[in-house]
Amino acid sequence: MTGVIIRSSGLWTPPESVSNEELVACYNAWVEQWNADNADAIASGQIEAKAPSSTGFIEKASGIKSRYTIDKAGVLDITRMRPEVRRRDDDEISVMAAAGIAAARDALESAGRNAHDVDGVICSATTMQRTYPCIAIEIQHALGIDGFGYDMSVACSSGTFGLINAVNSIATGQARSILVVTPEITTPQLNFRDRDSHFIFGDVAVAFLVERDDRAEDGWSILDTRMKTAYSNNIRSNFGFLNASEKPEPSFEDRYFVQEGRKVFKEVCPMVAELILDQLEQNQLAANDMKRLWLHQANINMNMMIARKVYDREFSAEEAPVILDEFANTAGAGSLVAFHRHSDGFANGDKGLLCSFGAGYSIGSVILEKRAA
Ligand code: CO8
Repeated sequence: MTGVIIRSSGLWTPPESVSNEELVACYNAWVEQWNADNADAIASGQIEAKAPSSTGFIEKASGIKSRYTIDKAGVLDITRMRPEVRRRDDDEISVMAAAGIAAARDALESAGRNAHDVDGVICSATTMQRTYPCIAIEIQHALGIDGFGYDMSVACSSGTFGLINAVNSIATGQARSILVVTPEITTPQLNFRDRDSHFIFGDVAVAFLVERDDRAEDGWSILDTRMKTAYSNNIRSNFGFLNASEKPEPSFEDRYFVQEGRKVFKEVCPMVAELILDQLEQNQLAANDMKRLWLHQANINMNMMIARKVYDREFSAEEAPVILDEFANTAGAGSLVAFHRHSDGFANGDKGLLCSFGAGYSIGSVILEKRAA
């Protein structure tokens, strides 16, 4: 089997970001209005008054301080509380493709590569904005890549599962070089009127250029990959093509992201730590051989717990970097963005582990080794 490397990575962020303070002020203004509008029903005990959100809770419970969004004005407008997206003509670049193209160009540029060097595009994200044609093929076309493209989706493990697919395609000789693109446009899927989840997600796009290892001397060798899934309803969205035909018609809210956050926390942390430790053992590696863990970015407390279980000691912020403060949870992109932002300081032969986890449940884990010329 051919050896495979991550040659480079690239990032796109929307220009606008929303702080916890701005988000909570909007939510609380809406709650005040809602409680006033429903004062009689609340007073007679028919319905419960809604409780305000708090910046202190959000930061302590999640580590999130702000999130990028494709439309700040729409998110913070209490009569709307969701991004406003201009409907684009069919011959215009779609929202997801535009985000993915920007990240892909960044990855190509940092590797000094162009479209002719690439054989395929995998667009792997939690949700696709349309069913077909594939977003990946639109990105392939816009970049001028002669080859193939396809979409895939495994919720928060979309980025790592996409990467593993690229690795397998290259290892078996199907392609020499593949762009894995993860545009996560999450804020339109988030119910900004739900106190439990209104703060969780942000928008971003990340891209990895994955190549045969004989094409460059610099990069990150893929030493081992793991995928695991176990069915759970604790993170769910019922959005889908059947919604239009369903009887009774689903409510608008039913199509959004919902979760049992506590259960997810309790069930997923041990699964992830166990998988990582088992993967390291199978590869005759110790946790201390991993200079860095680029973990999925859903919750800072979750990451601290997993890193502590894996390292079995106290560890530095550098060993398990967190990007939640700036980005919030970016679904399938999170661990890849952590890698993009924090892969400095590695010498030839240093190793690290990239691991995502989330809805499904799903876990994707990849052991990397730095190759420096
Ligand atoms: N402000 C103030 N108080 C609040 C708020 C708020 N906004 N929200 C809840 N509270 C209160 C609750 O009412 C509760 O009060 P009480 O104790 O009186 O009942 C108290 O705070 C504690 O609430 P929780 O138990 O819910 O709080 P937690 O400490 O568990 O924190 C978290 C909540 C942050 C959600 C936490 O449980 C968590 O992060 N869990 C992990 C979840 C996770 O990893 N999920 C993965 C999701 S990502 C994924 O898989 C991809 C899906 C695809 C996404 C697509 C894009 C949308």
